[in-house]
Amino acid sequence: MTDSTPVTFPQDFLWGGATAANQIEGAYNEGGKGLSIQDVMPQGITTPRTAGPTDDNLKQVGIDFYHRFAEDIALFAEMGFRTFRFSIAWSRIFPLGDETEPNEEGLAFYDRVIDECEKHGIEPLVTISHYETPLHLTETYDGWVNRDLIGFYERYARVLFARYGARVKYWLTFNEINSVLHAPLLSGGINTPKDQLTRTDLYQAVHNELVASALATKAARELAPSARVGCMILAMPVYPLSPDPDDVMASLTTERTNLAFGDIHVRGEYPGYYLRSLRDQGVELVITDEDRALLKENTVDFVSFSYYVSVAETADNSKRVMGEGNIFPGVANPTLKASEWGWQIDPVGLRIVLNQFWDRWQKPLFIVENGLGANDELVTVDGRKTVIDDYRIEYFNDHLVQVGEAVADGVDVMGYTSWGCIDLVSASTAQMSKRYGFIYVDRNDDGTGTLDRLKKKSFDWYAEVIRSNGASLTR
Ligand code: BGP
Repeated sequence: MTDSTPVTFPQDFLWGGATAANQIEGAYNEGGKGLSIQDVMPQGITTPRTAGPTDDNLKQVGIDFYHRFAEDIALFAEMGFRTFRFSIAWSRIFPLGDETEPNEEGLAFYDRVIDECEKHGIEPLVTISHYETPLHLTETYDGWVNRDLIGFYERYARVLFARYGARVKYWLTFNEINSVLHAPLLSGGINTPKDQLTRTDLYQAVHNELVASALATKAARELAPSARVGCMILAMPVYPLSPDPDDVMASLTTERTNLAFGDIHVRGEYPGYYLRSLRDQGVELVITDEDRALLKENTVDFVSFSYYVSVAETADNSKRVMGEGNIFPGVANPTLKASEWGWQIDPVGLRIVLNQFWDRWQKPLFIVENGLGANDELVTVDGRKTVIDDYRIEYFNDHLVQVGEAVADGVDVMGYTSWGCIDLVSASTAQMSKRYGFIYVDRNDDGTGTLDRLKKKSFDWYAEVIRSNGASLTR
């Protein structure tokens, strides 16, 4: 491919944006909703959990999507979104998590959200579990360490497929499922503090989630035959810090801690390198024959992933200088610049990931998160408040050009949903000031603000990218 080749995307490419319930909805105790782990994580993963909800938790109000979703979805439609990724808050449907009957008021809320999507011809893309385990499951069962969670999750997933399966085509089982290894409470609803959690309990939680993911896929095939189910992985290419073969092997070993989750979802069995790593760590898991059959028989239709950063790896401990990362850090790459939050920016890494995943799995790929968290400054232009976010435009342009390159490489890419298409509360730091959106939300870290929505410069820019199906991107 030469530089004169225009960037092209498939005609049915699913352009859109992504969010998660706990980061946008607010209304944390309305509509019969129970508490979730997010209600005791006011500072994200930067501090230990609190005993109960506290007023400093920005997620209690979020960006008030619970009451403003119609306005927000209309704005997404104005940008031309073909898809909108949102999650369903488990604790709106099952307030405690272990009930037998769902909360009708919670179900009705998502009916209305889907109504709005349909009104605008936007395809919903639903995450079943996005960092919002019901708190009761965390405190009573220690989250995914306990096998009982498999049954609770399956019941929840079945309710969703029965209710929305005819209207929602694309489903993701667990957000960034591999992050449970690094953030057990956030990702696995595990109450035991990370430093007291045994490796066996941690990997058993992973196994339990993988079985639950397979059971959800099975349930979708029964209850919603037109639905397509994907796994969702935090993708992060790991480059060797040097060409030293020991560094190359070290980078492969680190990268496999993420790739394993795709291997298992796509191939339906644990790869040899993963089993070896469990043995080396002295981990013995409870895996039944039924679990093995479930994994094998219920592999995913597509692989989705988030992509923010790449990292490096080295076998030489004296050179392991860590950078910042999405949920978990890696060795800093001296060739890359970083965002204000220290996340290293690597557009080519996205093309690398797309090619690697396609070569490895031969499954359609869906980029369901990518974006730049930045401090934005409001300015007034022609009497209208806005943000001149050229840095964000540059970030998206450069990443989307690489998606186009991967498409030209022959990779089957289903779509792209930018992370935080509207400003929301950050997952790792729980700040509003870490803004990702094309739409500015007037809310500050101290909780003040009108919650008004304002279009940033990137709003019109992204609308044009979608309208031109990528032709407006510049190399
Ligand atoms: C991913 C999560 C999202 C999101 C994003 C950006 O890990 O799936 O929920 O928040 O990262 O991270 P942050 O909000 O910490 O900047």
